[in-house]
Amino acid sequence: MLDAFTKVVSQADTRGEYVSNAQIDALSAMVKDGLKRIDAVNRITGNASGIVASAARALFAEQPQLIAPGGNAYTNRRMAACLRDMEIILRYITYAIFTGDASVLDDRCLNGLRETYLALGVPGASVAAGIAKMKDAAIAIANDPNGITKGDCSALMAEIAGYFDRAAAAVA
Ligand code: PEB
Repeated sequence: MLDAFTKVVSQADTRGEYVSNAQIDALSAMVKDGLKRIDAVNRITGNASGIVASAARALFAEQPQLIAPGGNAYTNRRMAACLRDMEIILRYITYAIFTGDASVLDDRCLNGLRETYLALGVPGASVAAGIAKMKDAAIAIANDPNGITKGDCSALMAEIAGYFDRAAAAVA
């Protein structure tokens, strides 16, 4: 598991080079926006169960076969597994946002997940659709300008969207 800083050091060390000016500039920008990042993680974490519930509701409205007899979220056991999976994926995404690096998400959550779903007969495309809905819900909450000092959060929001897209692409 790496963060944005250890990732840069690890890459530089592999090449036997010093950390470059461009890398230092990028990390400085990240530090400058650090409070926005922590705020965003805090908001998503604090609303995690709502994000999962609304995304799941929207997914089942769009793909009712999932909750019909024989569907992959039919029976309480499968429904619980599905909601749990969405919660796990969202949790790893919050770690990636916090560290500014996708490696924790890749190594501990996404690695082998496609194969797991294939073996279980869980439709990866439906999981990906659920992740896309969590992305919309999470960004709406993290990017809500009400009650805070307005600033430019576009780069951070694009980065956050990228982690959701990465998770969706890994299982689709
Ligand atoms: C991944 N998910 C399931 C299992 C595992 C995971 C390992 C099998 C074991 C179990 O049931 O607990 N576990 C999960 C994960 C990590 C991990 C992400 C990461 C670290 O350790 N059903 C649907 C939707 C989708 C879904 C499309 C969006 O209709 C998921 C939710 N996952 C789902 C279901 C099962 C499952 C298991 C239904 C149960 C499958 C079954 O036993 O029939």
